[in-house]
Amino acid sequence: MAFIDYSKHEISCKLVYCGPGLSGKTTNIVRIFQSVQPDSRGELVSLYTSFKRTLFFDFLPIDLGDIAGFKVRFHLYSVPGQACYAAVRRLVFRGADGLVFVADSGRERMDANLEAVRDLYENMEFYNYSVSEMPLVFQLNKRDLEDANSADYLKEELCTPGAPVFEASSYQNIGVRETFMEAGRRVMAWVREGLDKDFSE
Ligand SMILES: Nc1nc2c(ncn2[C@@H]2O[C@H](COP(=O)(O)OP(=O)(O)O)[C@@H](O)[C@H]2O)c(=O)[nH]1
Ligand SMILES: [Mg+2]
Repeated sequence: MAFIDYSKHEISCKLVYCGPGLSGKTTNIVRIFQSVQPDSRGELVSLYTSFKRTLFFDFLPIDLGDIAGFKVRFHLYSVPGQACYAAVRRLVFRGADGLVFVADSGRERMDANLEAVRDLYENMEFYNYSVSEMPLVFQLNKRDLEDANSADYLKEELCTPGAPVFEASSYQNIGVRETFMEAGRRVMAWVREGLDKDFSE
């Protein structure tokens, strides 16, 4: 649910990186953080010290444009992927304007990917996010692994038909920006549509 700050003339959008534990969600966010000018980004924060793997930061991407003359600030979150943190994950999903699913290409991580996809759909249902409308982008990460599952197989098993899919090696910073930019564009289109609806009612 995008938040409008009239005093700063900014709209804040929440983009949540999800996926199984250790698939590279934090690495994606750290890479994006490193690529943003320090004066247009906030701090990189670990949300809960006892859940060390949940990360957050916000920034103003310069190349995604504005919404109705408002600057757009993106708040990027990574959920803790481990099954035991379901309650924290549900909280992080709340109010999301878009989702990036980071899949792990490692052969032995397929069950974890499938469980994380199930968890994602459960959370979307819980919050009434429409599967056909909510911005959702898939990233097949760790393409550099020797034992990587084929991209076609991962796509077939994990990705929502019609959703964009990017291959990545996030620790080499390959595919990270492309994934974010596509998610960002979709989030902005979605937020614009939502605002148009609000104003026409
Ligand atoms: N081989 C490989 N390892 C990666 C890649 N991206 C992340 N990793 C490693 O996977 C581990 C988990 O990454 P992290 O970002 O903490 O995963 P998270 O639990 O999803 O946040 C770390 O050791 C990363 O260095 C990648 O593209 N290829
Ligand atoms: Mg993490």
